[in-house]
Amino acid sequence: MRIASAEIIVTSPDRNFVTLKITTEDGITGLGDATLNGRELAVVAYLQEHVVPLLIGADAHRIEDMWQFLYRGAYWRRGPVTMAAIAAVDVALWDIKAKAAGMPLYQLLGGASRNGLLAYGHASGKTMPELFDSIRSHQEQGYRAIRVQTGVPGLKSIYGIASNDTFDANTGVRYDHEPAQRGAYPAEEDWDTRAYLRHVPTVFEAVRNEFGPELPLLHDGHHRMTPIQAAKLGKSLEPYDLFWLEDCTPAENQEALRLVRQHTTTPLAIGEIFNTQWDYQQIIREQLIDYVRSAVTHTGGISHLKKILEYAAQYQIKSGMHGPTDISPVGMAAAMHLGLAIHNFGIQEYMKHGAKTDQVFEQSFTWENGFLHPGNKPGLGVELNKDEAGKYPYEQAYLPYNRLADGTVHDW
Ligand code: EZ4
Ligand code: CO
Repeated sequence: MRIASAEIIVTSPDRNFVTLKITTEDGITGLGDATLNGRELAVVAYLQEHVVPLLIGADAHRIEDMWQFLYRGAYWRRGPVTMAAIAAVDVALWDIKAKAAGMPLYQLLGGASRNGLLAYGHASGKTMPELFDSIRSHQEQGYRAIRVQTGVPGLKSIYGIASNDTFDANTGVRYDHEPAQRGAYPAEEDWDTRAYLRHVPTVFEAVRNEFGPELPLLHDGHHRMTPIQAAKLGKSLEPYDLFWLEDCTPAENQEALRLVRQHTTTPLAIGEIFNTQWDYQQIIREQLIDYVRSAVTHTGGISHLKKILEYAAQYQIKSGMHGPTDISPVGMAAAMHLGLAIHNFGIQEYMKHGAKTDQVFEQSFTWENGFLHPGNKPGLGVELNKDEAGKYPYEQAYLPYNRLADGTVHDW
C-alpha cells in the first residue's frame, strides 16, 4: 500500500491548526495533527520541505520503520518541531492502517481496556465567586474531575484564567482557557511566586469546603516555581487531596523533582512540553512523577508515546495526556484511542473546541457522564472538511510571556 500524496492543511477556525493528510495509491486517507502552538509554520516548513518528499512511494503499512527513518535518518534528534512533524506522519499512518483493517484504531492497539476515559475540564475565575460559578458550570456540563486556576491578588493577568472574549456565543462554551492570542507580538503577563504561594492554599481550602472531599481537583503550576517553592506548595496542598499538581518546576532539570518528592505526597504530573522518551528516562526510573502529561501530537505520535507509557507502567505511573484546545480534534482522537487501549490510563484533559473547529473537523467521539470514547468508525474517526478549512486562513498568534515586577523575564 504505497503513499501517493501528502498534503499539509493549515486552518484557523477558532485558532491555528496544522494537519497532515496522507493518501495511498488505493485512495485511503489518514490524518495527523502537527499543531505546535505559536510556532505552527515551523512545523509546516519541516514537513513540506523535508518530510513530504520522503513519503511519496513509501509503504504506508511500515509505521515503525517510517518512524525510525524520520527520527534516526534526520541525524538531528528530538525537539518539538521535529517530534510534532514525526507525530503527524505516525498518526496519519495509524489512521490509514486502521481504515484498511476496517477497525477503530484502538482495536489495533490491543482493544479497549475500559468503557470510557475519565476526563477533566478547566474551571477558573479571577475571584472566588467566579471560580465557584465556573466549577458548577463544569459539573453541569458533566465533568467529574476539574482543574482549578484563579487570579492572584496584586497580579493583573495570569495563566489559566478564562476571559469573557473567549466566550463562544454560538455554543455557550467558554474557552477555559485559551492562552494563545492572535497578533504580531506576544502579550505580556506579570508574575510573583510568593504572592501565588500565599494565595493558592486558601483557594483549595475554600473549594473543598464548598464542593466536598470527593471531587477530583487538579492544579497547574505552569513551570514557575523553584524546587523548594514547589516542595512548599505540594506540602501546603496536602490537606486538600489534589488529584495532581502539574508542572511544579520547569522540568528540563529533572533532578529538581527529587527535592520536591522528599517533601510532599501531592501527586505530580509533568511532561506537556517534553517530546521524547529520553526526556522521561530519569523521572520515570526514579519514580519522581505520577502522571505522564505528553500529548500524542508533541511526542512523536502514537508509536512513541505508547513506548513511554509502557515504561511508565512498570512504576505504576499513569497517563494524563495533554488535551488543551491547541491539540486539534485529530490529536484528541489519537489520544482517546491510545488511552482506551493502554492499561495504565490515568485521566484525559478535555477542553471543548469552538463551533467553527467542530465544522472543519468532522468527529465521532462521544462525551457522556464525564467520560470520553473515540467511537467505532474505522481509523481515528475524524475527517477534515477542506471547504470549511479553506474559509479560515492562518493568523499569526503567540503564547504570552511573563515578567516579574522588576522587569525580569520569568518562565510562563
Ligand atoms: O499552556 O496548551 O495544562 N495545560 C496547559 C496549556 C498550555 C498550552 C500551551 O500551548 O498548560 O494551557
Ligand atoms: Co499544563
